[in-house]
Amino acid sequence: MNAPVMQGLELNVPDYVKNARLIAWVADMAALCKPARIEWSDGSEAEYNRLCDLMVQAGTLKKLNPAKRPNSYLAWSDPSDVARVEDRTFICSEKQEDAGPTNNWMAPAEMRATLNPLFDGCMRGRTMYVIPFSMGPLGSHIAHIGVELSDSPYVVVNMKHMTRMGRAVYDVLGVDGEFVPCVHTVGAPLADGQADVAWPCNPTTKYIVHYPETREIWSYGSGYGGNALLGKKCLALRIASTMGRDQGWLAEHMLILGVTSPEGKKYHVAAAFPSACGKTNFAMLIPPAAFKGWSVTTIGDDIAWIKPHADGKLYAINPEAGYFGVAPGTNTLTNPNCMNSLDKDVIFTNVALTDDGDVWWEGMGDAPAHAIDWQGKDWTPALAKETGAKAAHPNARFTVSAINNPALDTAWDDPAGVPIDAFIFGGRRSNTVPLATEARTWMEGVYMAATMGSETTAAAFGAQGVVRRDPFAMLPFCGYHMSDYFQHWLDMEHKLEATGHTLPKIFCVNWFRKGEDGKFVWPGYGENMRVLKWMIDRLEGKVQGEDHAFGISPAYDEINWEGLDFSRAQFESVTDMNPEHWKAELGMHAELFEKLAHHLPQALNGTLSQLEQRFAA
Ligand code: SAT
Ligand code: MN
Repeated sequence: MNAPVMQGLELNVPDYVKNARLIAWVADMAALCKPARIEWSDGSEAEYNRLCDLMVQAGTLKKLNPAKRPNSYLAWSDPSDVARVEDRTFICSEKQEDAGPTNNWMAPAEMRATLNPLFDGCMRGRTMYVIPFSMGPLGSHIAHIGVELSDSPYVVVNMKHMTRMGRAVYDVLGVDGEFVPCVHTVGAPLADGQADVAWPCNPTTKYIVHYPETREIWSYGSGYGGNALLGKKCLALRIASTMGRDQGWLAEHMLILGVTSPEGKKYHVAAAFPSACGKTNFAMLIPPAAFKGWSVTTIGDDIAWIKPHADGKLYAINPEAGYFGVAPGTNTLTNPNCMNSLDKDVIFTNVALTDDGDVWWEGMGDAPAHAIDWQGKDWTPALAKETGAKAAHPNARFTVSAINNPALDTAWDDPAGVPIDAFIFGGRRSNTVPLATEARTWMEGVYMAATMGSETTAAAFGAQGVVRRDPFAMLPFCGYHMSDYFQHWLDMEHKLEATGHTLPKIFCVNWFRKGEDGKFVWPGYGENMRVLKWMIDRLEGKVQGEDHAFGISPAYDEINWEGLDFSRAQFESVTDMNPEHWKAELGMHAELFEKLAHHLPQALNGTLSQLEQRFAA
């Protein structure tokens, strides 16, 4: 097994790696990518520290002031490599119709013919790291294993926070266990003697490629976030969604939280929001003082894998082990738990460096008199005022292990997962969609989720503030035809009922309604507990809500307002259903359904017609 792959390149398989398919694949990929050396990551602290030191020397990382931010680092990416690249993301199913109209598609053979020459020699002069990881608690029946090959040490250290990564994965994998092969290169081979740059990437060529049938991921040219940390959106959502379709479970873009009453009764909620809509904030919510004895605990902040269980409930795990969250806007008021999570052991990407060796971002609090911005330039508040220059990139991120979170749920790593009582879907809408609505039926809930829209933010490329339809917050993450995905959700109802399962309730929320002054009306953050509590009251049958065309919304008096000055008029302005807005909204639903017409479940069109009739009446 340890014969050289090529002249001078040893495979160096550690003796604890026994999976023949894995070893053969690493050999094949090494022969193609032609790295200078191969390193098998063991996930140890020593390895983490060694790679961070290496990157400090290379200029990729800056070590932050240990007195301010112990064991933490800052990376500045290439200015061209700052977010996921949706237009370079491909679902390469055999048939185009299986990828559907919302995904970029290329035939697998054609894509392989495109990628092979690009990957040939792509790691020259670099180290190929073999990164074994488990998505989900090690050995959980809901979890799956991936192995990422990457020529980026930044990927290795981020994967250590974001996944259960390292040697223990090989024990679960065994000699013939299944894994999803993921190969990643920054696409910047080094010629003999060529000096490296701080953030290598390919400025012109990027491909984020998924082969759903053979469950493979190939990523070329970017070192950033979901383009490069392949366990996250690529495996845990795009590939896993197709596995879920085939195997009868759900891979969702959802946070998972636990909410416990003063009496000790606990509920679990899974909530889907598009990227950068405050999912991390919601997952780490601190209830206001009026909710004495209530607590909210985090199981996950971004992704949920949900499987039906023999006891009649749906159980969810967080496939991730850390948070890759948006820094700008995060502060001790909006998310104290998150700020506490960032005290130590953090990798920051594209935030500003302060003169005392700490980090700063817009919305963190008082601006420093001077800082170095994410592009390495001098930044001052005066300059920002004059030119609008941002100290941190709007999509700047922190990477941190879940164990740093003071609100971490005790069951976050439980291989059995947690039973889900309710689903929440929410977009960022300055008008139209009310603060909270309960679906009367599973069908209505699927409709709400399928037609969800959100105003775009920095995480997605393109114009900001435009309403984009983002069904189930899965638009960039569904690995197959979106209409088939809707059908999969609809089928769940009958499958679950037939097997004696209790269906979770489905709610839709909108924290982002704006008043005539253009300002948010709802205070959000911790105050969202008031809405969460109403949902629990609905689960317990304690309140009736008010029926309207779209579903059931809270009556003003059903919400606990203690400690919050929020008038009936304000409540009205975040819950009212403006007929003109809804006419336009339903028109946009119809447009979406037209785009997805080919496989669209008829029941969704039926629900749209019912809504049109209700609004007309
Ligand atoms: O870069 S990630 O895909 O991990 C985060 C996001 O854009 O949602
Ligand atoms: Mn996300």
